[in-house]
Amino acid sequence: MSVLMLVCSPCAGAAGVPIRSIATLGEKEVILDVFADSGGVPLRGFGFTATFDPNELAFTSGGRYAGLWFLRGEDSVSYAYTDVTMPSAGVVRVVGGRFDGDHPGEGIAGDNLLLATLVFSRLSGNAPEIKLDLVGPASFVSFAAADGAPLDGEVEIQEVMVQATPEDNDGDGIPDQYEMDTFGNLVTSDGSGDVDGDGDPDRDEWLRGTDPTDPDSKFVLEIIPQGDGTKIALWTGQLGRVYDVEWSRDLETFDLIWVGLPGLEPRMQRLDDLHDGDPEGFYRVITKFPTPGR
Ligand SMILES: [Ca+2]
Ligand SMILES: [Ca+2]
Ligand SMILES: [Ca+2]
Repeated sequence: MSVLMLVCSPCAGAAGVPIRSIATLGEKEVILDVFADSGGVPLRGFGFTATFDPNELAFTSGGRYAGLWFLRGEDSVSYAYTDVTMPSAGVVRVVGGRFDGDHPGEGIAGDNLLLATLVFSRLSGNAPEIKLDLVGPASFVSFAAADGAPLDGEVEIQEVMVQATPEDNDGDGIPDQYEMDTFGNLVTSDGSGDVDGDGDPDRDEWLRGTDPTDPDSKFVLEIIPQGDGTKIALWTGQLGRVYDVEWSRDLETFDLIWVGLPGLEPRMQRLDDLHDGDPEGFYRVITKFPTPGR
């Protein structure tokens, strides 16, 4: 991979409401998706800035998500609301809220809440850097729970990752830089081969973040039954990937149960309470690169 960059702001601190971003770096643009994991805390407002070098990037558009974040207007009508402004060169400010006269106190709880998607065009061939910081939406705090409690002290911006569009001149599906770093050349692996003989093809190991030269390093999916019939699914996670999980009773028909879960290292974990009445079933994890602008 030609560029991989991590920026934390800050990295330390209690993980109350992790804010995560995935930046996908193309030849001409960078697409930044910003997510929050609120867990069980209903969020009613958020605000952040994305700071970048205006010589490297130009901001072109910001996303708005009807039905997710909205504000109540002067006329008591609820509006879809994600406000994107540029207070100064090299800074984009994004605020959103969920205030509605018909549903006072209601927020949004859960993980993988998409706060915004920002699109930048690249002005040079250099690796751009984008830094996230908290900022209050209007006169409010940056993050607020549905009962109005400020959450800023609990918010942790985990990272900004820029993921390059990798070069693959030998066309084996594995980025050439990764092959050089891992095997020292482009010929040891043809992508579909299994250099370490652990049963996982090299390309799959690259995609899943395991070591294609170590037979003890391979993708693991564990299903742990709980006393109440629910199951916990645990699997090998990788930053910069997203995961879909499917469930099947008979290995013929698969139901998609979780979609687009952003990758965390070293493991992903989800509770399946959809199939607590099913004594038997099969899980399938699909590892993908993020699709920009979801
Ligand atoms: Ca290659
Ligand atoms: Ca292997
Ligand atoms: Ca391996």
